[in-house]
Amino acid sequence: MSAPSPEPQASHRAGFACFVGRPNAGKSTLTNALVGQKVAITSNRPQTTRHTVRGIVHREDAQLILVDTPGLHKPRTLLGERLNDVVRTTWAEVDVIGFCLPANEKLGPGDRFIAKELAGIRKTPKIAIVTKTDLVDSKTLAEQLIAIDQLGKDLGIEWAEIIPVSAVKGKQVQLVADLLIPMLPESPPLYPEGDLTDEPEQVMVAELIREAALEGVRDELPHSIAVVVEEMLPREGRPADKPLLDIHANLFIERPSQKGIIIGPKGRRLKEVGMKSRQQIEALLGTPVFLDLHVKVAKDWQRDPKQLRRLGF
Ligand SMILES: Nc1nc2c(ncn2[C@@H]2O[C@H](COP(=O)(O)OP(=O)(O)OP(=O)(O)O)[C@@H](O)[C@H]2O)c(=O)[nH]1
Ligand SMILES: [Mg+2]
Repeated sequence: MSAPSPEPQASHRAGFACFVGRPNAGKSTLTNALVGQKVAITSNRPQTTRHTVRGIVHREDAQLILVDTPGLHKPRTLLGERLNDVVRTTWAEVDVIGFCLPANEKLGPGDRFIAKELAGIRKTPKIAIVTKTDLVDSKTLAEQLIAIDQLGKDLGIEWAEIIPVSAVKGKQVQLVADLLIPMLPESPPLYPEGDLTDEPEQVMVAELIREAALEGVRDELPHSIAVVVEEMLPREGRPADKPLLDIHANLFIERPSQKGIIIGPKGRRLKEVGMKSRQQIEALLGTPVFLDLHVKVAKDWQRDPKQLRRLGF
């Protein structure tokens, strides 16, 4: 007679899923919606995300680490090439890939280009995520679903799922996590309970400033903006119940001619960027902040390897 078998252990899964897609497809917005907090900045300008951002979803039986990547695009600068490299390294390393395609734009060469590359990564399961469904009617959505299905057939990609979602309206967001989790390996949690991201505070602060600076700027300017936090120090001599964090940050642009636009008439624009981002930073860090923000020119930094290194790329 055999001994009674031990209770089967409830299995726990943990692993990585990355979101890829064209710039502006809604990857970062979906990442934030799934995490339930802003871990990645977003904007209506393409190429907002410039490094991989990890957002962590905790469940009783799983830990899903979302890796939000920069939008893959045809590079025009050294920065663009570096960003694409980051994406390709990432999707080679994750357990599952979520390919984001906006519902409100017909599939284009940009999507096909990415899909072709994905087709070459045979071992990793892929789900197609149709984003921004709140912007289209059901007929348009149905056509998009069919087009994506066909795209998979054309390229020999077997979509594990095709799922429509609206991150802004919170529609089907949890379902994305429900579908991704079974594709993760069995594993204990990889990050401490409660951690929502592994971004260093200094980086998050710089990103919040850049997000505020992106609002309302047009043409090439969004690409020209980079932010570096030089120092974050508690102000000395403050009473314990009234702390103040001094943050010194530089906002870089590429040409002297861009300075005027960023600073605005009588410095109004820069002041607004400072105010907006300060509120967000205070909410993030839970402490009052004095933000000292300067505008500097880093000539043609997107094309200059030395400057790129200095700016953290
Ligand atoms: N209406 C609507 N807008 C959305 C939705 N998701 C994202 N957006 C908007 O689309 C724009 C781009 O969103 P992001 O999340 O920054 O896009 P991204 O794919 O991360 O872009 P990159 O970082 O540039 O590659 C922003 O203006 C978002 O507010 C959605 O579900 N519905
Ligand atoms: Mg993004």
